[in-house]
Amino acid sequence: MKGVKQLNTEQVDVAVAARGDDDGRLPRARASLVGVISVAAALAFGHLVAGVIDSNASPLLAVGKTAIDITPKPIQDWAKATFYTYDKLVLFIGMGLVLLGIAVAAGLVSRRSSTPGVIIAVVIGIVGIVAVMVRPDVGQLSVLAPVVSLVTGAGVFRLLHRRAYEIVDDADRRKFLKVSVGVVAGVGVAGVAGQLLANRVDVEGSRTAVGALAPTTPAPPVPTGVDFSPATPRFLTSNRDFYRIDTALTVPKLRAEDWALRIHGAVDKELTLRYEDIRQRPLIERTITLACVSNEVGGDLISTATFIGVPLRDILADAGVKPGADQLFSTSVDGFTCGTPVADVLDRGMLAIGMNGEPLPVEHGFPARMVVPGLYGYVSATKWVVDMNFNKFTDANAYWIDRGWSQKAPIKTQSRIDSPHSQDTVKGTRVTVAGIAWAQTRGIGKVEVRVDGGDWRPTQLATEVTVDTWRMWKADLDIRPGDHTVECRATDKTGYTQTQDRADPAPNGATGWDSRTFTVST
Ligand SMILES: Nc1nc2c(c(=O)[nH]1)N[C@H]1C(S)=C(S)[C@@H](COP(=O)(O)O)O[C@H]1N2
Ligand SMILES: [Mo]
Repeated sequence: MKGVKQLNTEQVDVAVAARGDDDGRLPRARASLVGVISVAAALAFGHLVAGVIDSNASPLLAVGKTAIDITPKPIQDWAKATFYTYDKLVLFIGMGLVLLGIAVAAGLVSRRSSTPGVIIAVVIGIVGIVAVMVRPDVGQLSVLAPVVSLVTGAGVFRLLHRRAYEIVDDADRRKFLKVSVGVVAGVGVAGVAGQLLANRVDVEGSRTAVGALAPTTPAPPVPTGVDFSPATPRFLTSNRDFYRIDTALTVPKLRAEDWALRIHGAVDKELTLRYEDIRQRPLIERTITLACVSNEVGGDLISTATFIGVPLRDILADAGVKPGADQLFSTSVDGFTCGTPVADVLDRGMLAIGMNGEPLPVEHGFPARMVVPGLYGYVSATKWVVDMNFNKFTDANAYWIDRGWSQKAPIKTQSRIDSPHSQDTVKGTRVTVAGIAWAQTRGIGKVEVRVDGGDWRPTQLATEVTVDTWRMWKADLDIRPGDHTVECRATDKTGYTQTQDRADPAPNGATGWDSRTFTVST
């Protein structure tokens, strides 16, 4: 037993006494500490190696991403709604607590021998390896990161366990403390270094270097009278306020100079485009309202911006999409996939590189994303898009399809009440009811409101910007004092009036009339 103190019987007795336990077990606190430090070391060193190879290979991130991927969308949406943009922070904290629990448990079952703890370390290590291996967004080398985690976790556990177990006197205790402090310091350094390495990709620098994007055909300036703010949202949503939905645990960091888009599958000629290829084309600008299929009736997963980019029709003319293909199966750098009808793509799809006059914000898909007005985001709006494969809907299911969502999902004609707010008390009997309505590609024809189930009354529509954007509406109503409920319904320009039937967001978008209950007081 190289390097291990050989204890005589008397020393063993002393050691046992020092451990404070008459049957030779480590005190609980010390055993737990060994577990916690080992798990921290495993994570930190794995994170460091991932920082060198590929930040997506970090075992902690990979487990988190896999957890997101296997979580059903209703639970994801609930987390999103409950924790808002902190949902991923909550996931990290939850994972941290689970790992802490496992670490303490590993220590506690190893009070006599280090073997159970080492076995647990190996098992968690293997989970990490599998989580990294099944990630679509990491290369072959990446498996090194969880392997290092496994070896570090098991090794540190054995080392610290032995040191803890051998404590006979104060000198041993100091030695144990010294080694523990040393490992903890190593954990700190490795964690910080891993983080710095992971952040070395300067995506904001790349975004700044892109500079101003000047469209060859700018969108017409937004006319006046397009909203009734503050009774409704402003017509254009700022990049900051624009709703955000993605499955990515950390926002992908892809520099414009590293970006490439591969176009392949059922095409006459495969193409690989670089950022400059896109930028040098004549750029168009379109004002479009994006909506998420998860938006509940009355929900806020809908926003409007002007997007700058290139019509996909123009790019795809060079590739030549074969007549048999009906699905554009696109993939983002983080492995998210999306299936869009080729007909819609060729009709009005756009590869966007700018949003509200700036290069796309990183959270909204920098360097490039898809935008197809009239289709919910999960079937049309791939952010950080790097791959476009033309195939058939029967060939491949995109990310959300196997999770219970429809392959095809055109945006439904819907409307929302923004004023009054629920439970508001309105002073005076002249009440402004206002909101938004949308029916992308068709346009809004009229919006009506009714109070307490009475007759439908017309509302005033704000100026229409395009049929692909939301349209604000308002009505000033005389309502007697008391509690009331107001409802709204939109009719699009095809003459279709949105259905009263309540439907959940799954599988292809919520339906039903929005309503608000409020009080009028004199
Ligand atoms: N890479 C990637 N693109 C994505 C998603 C995603 O999870 N990953 N989510 C989609 C969904 S569900 C919607 S509603 C829109 C939202 O775009 P936004 O975050 O810019 O508002 O992006 C789509 N594009
Ligand atoms: Mo979405």
